[in-house]
Amino acid sequence: MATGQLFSRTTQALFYNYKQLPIQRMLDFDFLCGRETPSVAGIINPGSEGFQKLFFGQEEIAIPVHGSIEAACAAHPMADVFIKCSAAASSMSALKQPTIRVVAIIAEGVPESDTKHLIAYARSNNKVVIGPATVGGIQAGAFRIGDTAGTIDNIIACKLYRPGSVGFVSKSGGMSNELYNTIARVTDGIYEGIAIGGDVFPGSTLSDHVLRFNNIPQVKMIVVLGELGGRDEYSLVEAIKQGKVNKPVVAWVSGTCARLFKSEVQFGHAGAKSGGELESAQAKNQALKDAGAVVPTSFEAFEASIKEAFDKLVEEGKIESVKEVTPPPIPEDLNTAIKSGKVRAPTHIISTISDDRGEEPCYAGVPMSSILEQGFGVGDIISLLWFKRSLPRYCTKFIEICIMLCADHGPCVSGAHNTIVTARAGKDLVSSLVSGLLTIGPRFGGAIDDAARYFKDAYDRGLTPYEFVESMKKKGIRVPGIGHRIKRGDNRDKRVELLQEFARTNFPSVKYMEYAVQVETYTLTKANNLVMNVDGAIGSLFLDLLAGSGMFTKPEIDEIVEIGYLNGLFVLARSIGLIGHTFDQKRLKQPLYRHPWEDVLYTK
Ligand code: Q5B
Repeated sequence: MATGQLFSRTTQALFYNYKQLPIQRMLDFDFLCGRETPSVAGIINPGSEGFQKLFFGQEEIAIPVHGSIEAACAAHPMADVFIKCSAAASSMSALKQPTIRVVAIIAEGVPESDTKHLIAYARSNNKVVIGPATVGGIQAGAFRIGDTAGTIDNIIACKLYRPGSVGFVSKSGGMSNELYNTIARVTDGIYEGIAIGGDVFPGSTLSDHVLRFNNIPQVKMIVVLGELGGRDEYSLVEAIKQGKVNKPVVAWVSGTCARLFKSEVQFGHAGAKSGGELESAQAKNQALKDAGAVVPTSFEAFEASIKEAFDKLVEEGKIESVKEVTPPPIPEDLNTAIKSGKVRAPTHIISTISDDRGEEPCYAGVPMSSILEQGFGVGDIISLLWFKRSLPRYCTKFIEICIMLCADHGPCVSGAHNTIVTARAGKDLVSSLVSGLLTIGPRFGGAIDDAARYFKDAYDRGLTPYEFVESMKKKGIRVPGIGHRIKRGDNRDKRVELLQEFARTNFPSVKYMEYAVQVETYTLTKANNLVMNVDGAIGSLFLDLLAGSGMFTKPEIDEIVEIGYLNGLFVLARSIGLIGHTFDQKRLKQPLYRHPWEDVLYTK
């Protein structure tokens, strides 16, 4: 293992697999420490590339995302730490990158054989593996791996935003948070803290880090927290005995309670089980003590022992007082601040028809399950989402009939023609559909709203059909809902007849429709093609539905007519047919459409 410093204030890491929170916590730590560059240079997300937005203090930054370890290393040759949260990825390929010096494996469940290969490779190539199954490590005021040391509040409480004089190494990540607190209370704080992880074969050992701390001038004393199981602590015992560690070591091996159990107990970590007397916490504590480490009588006495060792160094003049700094406040995330009631933020959208935030989506307050239980149909859904109320069955049935009757009217109408031409030009479903829909307007299918507007206005003002039609003629406006390209007085539109029949049987009143029929009677005296068309039938009948159902106030009816809801019925219905025409052309493998010259009058 390399000797000395692993990290500095300019160390940068590559983070394998995007995990927003740990990366953001690293960047928040950077900001707290006053780092000038973010400690995460890049993210590796196999198969995807781009950028991820994160905060560096108040500023938003875009961190590059790379599709492979190789690409990330090539793009960020100065990033020498690789942090991996997922067990699946190959740590070996990261370790083999010439630019990578330290690999931190946070993931659990890494096979022991893989770790052994990593250890062998790291040792022979002067690289460092921290983990697996670890939170990582931290160099106070310089660099933090992932979630090490917990929340920002804890980091501030432990003064980890600036370096102290204690090198700390632990097996347990959870307990290392506890010790960061303890050490902060009784010393000038942590210089560097590492959790090696609880696996049977850690990538680097307690003694590896103690020997490294021994070579770092700023580290004046070393605190070690071992645990029962394994023999790692004995290599530290040997190192101390051989005089390789000349700084004070305060150590405790936890798990002394194991003796209270009659049989062997597996504690939280894979490696934390006493395999025999030598691996017991008692034996290892005794061996460390015999070698010359300060070993307290219990975990409770650990703090006092650390304090005593630190105070002694101060007395001896080996520790200079640390220059205290006030860390900048980390800006709070908007969502957190809103949740805690500290700020309020205006919304940018207001919506009243549906809500998908609860256990199940609701349409106008009606949950999906209830929609199914009540046997609702498309007409009911339109009632809820367009009119924000449940309409009586005859109304929803009428809506459904409109949809069914207007779903298609052959390939020759404007919309279908456009859709067919578009589909034959090789365009996709949405393009073909939209090109057809775009023809819907005042002449084709989109005359329903105007029909409702003009019929309502004329009827409500008490105009006779003659007065109405002639006044429209004077203004040069064609009566919406009247006239058809192929339908005639003697060849009526069946759809109009069916709609009228349904309404006459089911609606309480059909006064607007009867008025439209009188208008038609008059226009037919002018020309045989001036029949009531499907737009006129729907427009006038919807006025009857709105007025006769008792479900709408007068201002609500006026608003519906003014906004223009009713063309929506034709748009929705005809989409069904236009989609059918698209599939039909694709199924028939029709070639590009070209209009024949013979069908064009070329003139000057
Ligand atoms: N004249 C529909 O016209 C059409 C008049 C009128 C007074 C009128 C025309 C019209 C109003 C809009 C309307 C919906 C353009 C139609 C639909 C869906 C569809 C389609 C399908 C489907 C047809 C001949 C003479 C002229 C005109 C006069 C015509 N309409 N006068 N009021 N409304 N209607 N659209 O046949 O004196 O010779 O100059 O604009 O309701 O789109 O199946 O195809 O499901 O897909 O081309 O059913 O009526 O008649 O333009 O040659 O006019 O009649 O002023 O008089 P045409 P034009 P003059 S349903």
